[in-house]
This record gives sequence, structure tokens and C-alpha cells, in this order.
Amino acid sequence: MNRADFGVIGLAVMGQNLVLNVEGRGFTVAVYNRTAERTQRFIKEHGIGKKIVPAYSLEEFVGTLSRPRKILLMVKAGAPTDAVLDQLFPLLNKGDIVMDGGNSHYEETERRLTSAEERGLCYLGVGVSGGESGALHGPSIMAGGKAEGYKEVEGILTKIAAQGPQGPCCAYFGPGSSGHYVKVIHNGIEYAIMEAIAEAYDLMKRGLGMTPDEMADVFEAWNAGELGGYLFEITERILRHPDSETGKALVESILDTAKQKGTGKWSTQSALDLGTPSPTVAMAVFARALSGLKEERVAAEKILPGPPGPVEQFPASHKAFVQDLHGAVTLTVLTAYAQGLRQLRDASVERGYNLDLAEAARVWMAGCIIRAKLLVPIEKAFREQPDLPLLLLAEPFLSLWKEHHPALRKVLIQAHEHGIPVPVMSSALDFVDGYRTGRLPANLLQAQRDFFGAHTYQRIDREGTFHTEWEEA
Ligand code: NBP
Repeated sequence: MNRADFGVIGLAVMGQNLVLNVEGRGFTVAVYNRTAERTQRFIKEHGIGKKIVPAYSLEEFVGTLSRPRKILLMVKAGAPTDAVLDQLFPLLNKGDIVMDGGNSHYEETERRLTSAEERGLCYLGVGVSGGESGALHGPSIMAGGKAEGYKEVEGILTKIAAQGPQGPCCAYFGPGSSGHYVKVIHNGIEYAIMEAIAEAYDLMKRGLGMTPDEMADVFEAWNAGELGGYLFEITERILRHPDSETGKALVESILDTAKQKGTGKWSTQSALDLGTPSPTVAMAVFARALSGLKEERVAAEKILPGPPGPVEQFPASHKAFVQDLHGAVTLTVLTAYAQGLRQLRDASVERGYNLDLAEAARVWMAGCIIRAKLLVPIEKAFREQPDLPLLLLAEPFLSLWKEHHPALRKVLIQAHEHGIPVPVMSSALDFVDGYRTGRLPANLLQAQRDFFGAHTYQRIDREGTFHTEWEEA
């Protein structure tokens, strides 16, 4: 019997599409899913005449694979992944490679990796981004774990990955959970860019009274320029999409609450653990949390006063405001990348990942949700200066900051004056203003801490640690 080159466990939307992608590159793929009907349906609808070998037990699945076995898990993260691994590990042999392509928490990946290594197995935490279409046509793949294991699967993974301007969007990032961690940061940045776009939409809609079609034109123009990327492209398409029931733009009929769980949230949790400043990503997570308070917001709209509503149109001309908005969004997006990459740098030190930040930017250039033209100069900046502390310090980003920060300030003044929330854009400006301030008011915080908790402080004029009996004075 011809053995399969690759095996996939989990045939929901991501698993099915990845199987078709791998098979399409000339490999024979064994497949297994807990619920047999899903496997049968998949084979009937997509597997006829293809090199796809269905298995209806894990024993059968393992038996069809050539060794060392190369197995990709595409099942729900959390307990379902553990349930599969508990059954799978005892069936495998030393040197077999198990890849978790799900959105697993990086700490869970560390635990599973240890357990796999105790059995002599190679375990890889593999972040996969790109959704259904990416899985089929080429996702962005962020792998981490045992280097020897990655060597065995590198050929297949690079073949199925998206092809970016700088090669296949697939990379090995380092030991442990580094791959899943890079995916977490990717998703954090994704949250921030999405929220920045949503804030721009709100400002154009409520501030300028623009129609969905007019806003679509703006996003189309932005997408054609330096901001161009998948999230801008889909925003234009969304704004032009009619609702078959009302005939108006469908987006206007969608309930205004967004979920915030999983990887996006974990990026902020990790930033807090590391003590790394990623407030723009955090504000995007909290903006979604606030959106979830629909009933409270509707009630508060009638109680908490703000500028007279409905919001008056901004006094600036449409054209001038939209131009400023473009600058504001550009800087917000850049700040999100800057914070995300900075967090990767800090996590790399803290967690021993030894990450190459240029590689992170390179694998995000195609296939994934945050793919964008800006990633090309971002990759170059980190390739030239691997220890760059913050993206905005390097060209061309420094020049973009100089050119656009007055626009960001103008947009925020308008937004605040008219009571339109812009948490992500505001946090981007506050972050950069904080970063470029040589002396922050944290001296007062230290004094307060010392006052109530004897936490001590340092002085600017001499070495040492000091404490003051504040009340005696
Ligand atoms: P889901 O995340 O919806 O997971 C469904 C799969 O998990 C099915 O194959 C299901 O089998 C299996 N499963 C469950 Br649920 N509990 C199980 C258990 N106890 N034992 C064995 N199998 C179990 O699928 P998905 O959306 O294709 O995503 C797969 C992975 O990829 C997830 O970790 C997800 O976070 C990640 N991811 C998703 C996307 C995306 O755009 N959807 C993008 C990137 C990464 P069943 O058929 O028997 O119920």
C-alpha cells in the first residue's frame, strides 16, 4: 500500500481546506475526524479522484502514514486538542512529528511540547493565518518547537504557504511555543488595525455624514496607496455590499457588538505579564468589550450628556478631513505594528524564543489577515537593524510620523470635540507622545508609592535608593 506523506486530524473548515492545499501540491494526505460523517461528506464532496486517504479510527490513520509521521492537528483549541493528543501520542513512534495548527494558547503548547518530548516525539506549535481561503490557497505559517522536527516538514509547509514578495510566507521562529506566540501577536495587531478602520468609518459616517459608497471610495483609494492591505480591501468590499432585504449597505443592518476572545485577547494579557507597552492593541480589545455592552450603551445614550446630537458635521471640508484621516490611520496602523513587534522583542528575551522580527514581518506579507504593503519596509527596517527598539525610529516610518502627526492630532481634536470615540487612534498618539517624552510624570507616581507604601524611589541627582517619611514633614 502507498503510504500517505502527511496526515490531517480535524476536518472542519480549516482542516478541509488545508488537506486540499497539501494534496494539490502533489502529496498524499491521510485524514481523520472525530465524527465519521464529516469525513465521509468531505471525501464525497471533495476527495473523489484525489490522493486523500480517509481513516475512521486514529489507529487506522496512524497506520496509513509513512515514517516519520507528519501529522497536522486542525481541531478546536483547548480541551479538544488535549483529547486528540491523549489518544494520538501512545500510537506514535519516536521521531514522529505532530503539528498543532490550531489557535492554541502558547502556554498550552509548552505543556504539550514537554509531554511529546518525553515520548521522543517532535512537537511543533504552528500558527496558521488566512482563514478558509488562506488555508486553501496559501496561508501564512508561523512554526515553533523542535528544529529537527521543523526540518522534516519544512518542504511541505513552504509549498503550501502563501507566496509573498520575499518568498514563501512560512518560517521557523525558534524553540517552544514561539510559533504560536508570533500568531498571537499577529492577531493583536489585526485587532488594532480593524478597530482603526472602524473608527475611521465612524468619523466619516457620523462626522462627515458620508454614505457607505462614498466611504468605500475612500477605502479603495487608501488601499491603492501605501496603506494597501487585505483589511482595507475587504472594508471597501463590505461597504459596497448591499443587503438583499433592505437594498441598503448590509453593514448598516449588522448589530454593533464584536467578540473579543482567544488570540487577540491573549496578546494583551501577555503584554500585561511582560510589562510591555502595547496600549493600542489593548484598546482594540477593550473597544470590543465595550461594544458588547449594547443594552447599557443604548440606555446611557439618553442619560450621559455629550456634544449636542445628532452630531453636527465637522466644520472642516470633507476633502481636508479625509486627507487628515488618512494620515491618522496610517500612524495608528504603524503604531500597532510597532507595538506588536516591540512585544515580540520583549517576549523573545523573556521566553527565550530568539525571534527574528524581520522574519515575522516577512511571513505576514501574504496569506494572513494583516498582510499589507507596509510590511515590506517593516521587514527591511528590522533586517537592517535587528535590535531596533521601536519601528517608528527607522526610516521611512520616522518621516511618516513627522509628516502625519499634525493630522492625527487634528483628527483627534475633532473626534473628541464631537464625542465620537476613537480609543485606538488616541492610544496610538498617547503612546508615541509618551515614548518621545524624556521626562514623564512617573516621578510623582513614585513619590505617591513611597508615601503610602514605603516603596522607595531613586533620585535624578545621585545614586541610591531613598525613602521619605512624607507625613512628618
Ligand atoms: P473548529 O475550531 O470549529 O473545530 C472543529 C474541529 O474540532 C472538528 O474537526 C471537530 O470534530 C473537532 N473537535 C472538537 Br470541536 N472537539 C473534539 C474532540 N473532543 N476530539 C476530537 N476532535 C474534536 O474548526 P476550524 O474553524 O476549522 O479551526 C480549526 C483550528 O484552526 C482551531 O484551533 C482554530 O482556532 C484554528 N484557526 C481557525 C481559523 C479560521 O478562520 N476558522 C483561522 C486560523 C486558525 P467533530 O467534527 O467531530 O466535531
